[in-house]
Amino acid sequence: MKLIRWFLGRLILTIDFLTRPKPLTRQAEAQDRIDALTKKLSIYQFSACPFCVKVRRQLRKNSLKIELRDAKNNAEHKEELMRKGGKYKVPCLRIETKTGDIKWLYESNEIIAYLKTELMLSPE
Ligand SMILES: N[C@@H](CCC(=O)N[C@@H](CS)C(=O)NCC(=O)O)C(=O)O
Repeated sequence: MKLIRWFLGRLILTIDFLTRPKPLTRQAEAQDRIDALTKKLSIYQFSACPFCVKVRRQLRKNSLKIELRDAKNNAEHKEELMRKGGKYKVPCLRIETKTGDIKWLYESNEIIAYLKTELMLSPE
C-alpha cells in the first residue's frame, strides 16, 4: 500500500511538472502590490498531495509568492497545523489579517476561491 501511494505520488509530481502552467507576467508595480498581500499568507501542504498540487498550480499560474510549509516532514509545521489550524489536513491556508488575527482555511477549492477574490485575480 505504501509503495502504491509512493508511486502515485511520483506520478502526480511528474505529470504536474510536465504540464505546469506558464507563470503570469505583471508590471513590476502590480507584482509588488500582490507580493505585499501574499506576504501575509502561507500554505501548509504535502509535496505529492493532489489537492496541494492543484493549489500550487494556481500559485504558479498567477505568479503568487506564497510560502509553502511542509506539514509532512517538518515536525514544527505539522504540530502548528494540528494545534492552531485544528486538524491535520492539507492544503491549509494560514491568513494573517490586517488586524493581526490568524485564520486557517482548509479545502483546496476554498483556498483557490479565496485567493481569486482577495487578490483580485482575473477569472479563467
Ligand atoms: N477535500 C480536501 C481533501 C484534502 C485531503 O484529503 N488531503 C489529504 C492529503 S492528499 C490529507 O490531508 N490527509 C491527511 C493525512 O494524510 O493525514 C481538499 O480539497 O483540500
